Amino acid sequence: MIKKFTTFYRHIIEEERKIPEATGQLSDLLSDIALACKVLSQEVNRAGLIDILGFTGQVNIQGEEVKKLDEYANDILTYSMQQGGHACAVCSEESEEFVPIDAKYQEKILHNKYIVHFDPLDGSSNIDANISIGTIFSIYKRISKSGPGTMEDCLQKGIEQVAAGYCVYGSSSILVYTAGKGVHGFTLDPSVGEFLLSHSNMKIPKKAKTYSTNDGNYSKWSKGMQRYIDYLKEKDKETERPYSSRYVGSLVADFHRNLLYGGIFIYPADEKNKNGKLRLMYEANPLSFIIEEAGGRSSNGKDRILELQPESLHQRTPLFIGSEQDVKLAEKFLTGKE
Ligand code: FDP
Repeated sequence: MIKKFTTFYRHIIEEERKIPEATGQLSDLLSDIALACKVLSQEVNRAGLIDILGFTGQVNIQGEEVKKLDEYANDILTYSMQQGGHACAVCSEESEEFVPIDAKYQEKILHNKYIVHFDPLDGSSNIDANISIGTIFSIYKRISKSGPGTMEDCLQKGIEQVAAGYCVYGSSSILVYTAGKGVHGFTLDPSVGEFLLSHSNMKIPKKAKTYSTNDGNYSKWSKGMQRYIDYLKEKDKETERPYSSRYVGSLVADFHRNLLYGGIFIYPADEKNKNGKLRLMYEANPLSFIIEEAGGRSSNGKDRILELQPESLHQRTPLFIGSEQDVKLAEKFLTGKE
């Protein structure tokens, strides 16, 4: 029987009470996101039944079209932000343009002061195989004063984030977030429908023995990147090589594993993807905020991700993220210093 537990909502409220000037809006916003993640967790668990109950794109028994899960995730997250009244814009990996939101509570204290970025369903090519996928989110304060958010509000450096997190839909669903006061993880108890604190103040080991990358791209990598991976595979007792390789192919799942046990996740630039594959605003920035809060490091192989000036919503970036010493070593190889 559970004797002592802290729900996600209790935790964010307690954190908020430590800040005298806090209005409670960020807590409300985070709890709206958590609710959407609970709904998505439920839907992801039922994904395998879609073939039995109706194909996506088909019309179901009620005459409604069965939506693809990633579209559904996008809709529910956007809707919950529109309803909540705390966001002035939602930017999503699934939508070309951002969705501006007008103030719901005009002239009240509760005006729409946040910008929210989502990768609604990261790792979506794994959905049909029943492999862990997730939702990634990132929250900024608006720069403009009122009305719906602007492009300038949406294109802020990662360093300006006030909170970021993700939910992995796996053997259990886990919500991990930071608001700049440590990284905390909450496991969903489906029987009571609550995220319960399971990982308080998470810290990533400074050095690891695991790397996560798509090795199949080896021939398309730069010489520096190839030499780095060759190095990790060499035998050397003193530096604990060779490393192990772990690659799920869902960034959020690979990242979560490395956060828990130590490791480096790499999606470099290659011949085909000159700027890498992953998105700065939806994937790299939120995970970089989390990793730095957990004592790790994140870069594009040269520069700190959180300090990159975004130029467009869907901008891509190479990503080296995880245990501090491992990311530093990768940077040395990539910049020709090793
Ligand atoms: P996916 O294509 O399945 O959506 O963000 C995209 C992403 O997944 C990441 O989650 C994942 O780490 C990466 O792409 C996988 O890319 P490769 O198939 O090229 O390895």
